[in-house]
Amino acid sequence: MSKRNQTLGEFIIENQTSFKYTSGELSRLLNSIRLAAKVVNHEVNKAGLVDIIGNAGDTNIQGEDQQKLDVYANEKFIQTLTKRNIVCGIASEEEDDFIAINSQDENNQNKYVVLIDPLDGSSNIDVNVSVGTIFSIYRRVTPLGTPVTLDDFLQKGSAQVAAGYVVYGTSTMLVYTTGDGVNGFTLNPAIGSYYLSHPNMQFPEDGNIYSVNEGNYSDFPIGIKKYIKYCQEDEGERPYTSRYIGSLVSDFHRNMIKGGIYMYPKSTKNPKGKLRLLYECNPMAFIAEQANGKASDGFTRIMDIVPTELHERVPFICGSKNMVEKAEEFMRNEE
Ligand code: P6P
Repeated sequence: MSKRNQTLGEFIIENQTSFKYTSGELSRLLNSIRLAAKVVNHEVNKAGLVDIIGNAGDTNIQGEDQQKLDVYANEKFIQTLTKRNIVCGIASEEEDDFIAINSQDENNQNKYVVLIDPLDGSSNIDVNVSVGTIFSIYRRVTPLGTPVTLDDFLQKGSAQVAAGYVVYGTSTMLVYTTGDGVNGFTLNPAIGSYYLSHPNMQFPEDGNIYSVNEGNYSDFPIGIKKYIKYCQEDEGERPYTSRYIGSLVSDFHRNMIKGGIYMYPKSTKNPKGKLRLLYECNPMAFIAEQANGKASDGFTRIMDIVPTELHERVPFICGSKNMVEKAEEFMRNEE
């Protein structure tokens, strides 16, 4: 039974036996993510003071301007995971292709791959709005000791062994699951330790917050338009409150605590939606389902979608179960 104020390190060790894949490797992997997040947190928290905000003068595969902190966070997570020789491959939003680690070493027994969005919502950094890191962990599907292939990364979300996020907000929290519930840890920056502050996090089945960029309303599918109007009607618990931070991790985190729904539908501007399946939607869907929530593209469970490419995008609806099911009902009626 988890104890409040237990450190993340103690929690990982205590719960190691409950990992479906009993292995110290997963514990070491989670610990390395914890360390990298501390380092990134330090930089995020002083972004306004040093020359680390603003554009890095480069663009990523998405064609998005890379913020300097994006690049820094990406380098830190890759460096930490590589140096500790824990994983056999890494895929990142900031990298065009996946990175094979020690692929020439036939004795490389590392069996996990990590997919990561090192700094999601980074366009918010310059305006001091919270941002986050999202990670997803799988066992490789190709033989140990051989170089990883794209197949090791293009796995359905239902095959994840762990997933989590770090939210660099009013406090820095690491929230993750290994398939045995969701637990949240708050960083005490004074001593650099994370403490169990939110044991067994659960989405309320209902909520009254909806999170969507209503600036795209005219472009949304008719089912989404009708659901947004439903949220705004004056009836019963409605109208709901509209809250949209523009940072998936922050909107998700608030909705998981208070109850709510997050939507990033497809539109003419984003015909497949904007969010990426592998390192945004799948890990958040794993956490959502482990917290009694739900995540779909409006029709299909996110974690059942078979990926076809590393940076593919999908429409994303995620949050309190009853709210997601209501939105899906509107979508189905307009199919
Ligand atoms: P828009 C950040 O770029 C992100 O991937 C999510 O964190 C966020 O919810 C969404 O995109 C914001 O996108 O188009 O509403 O600015």
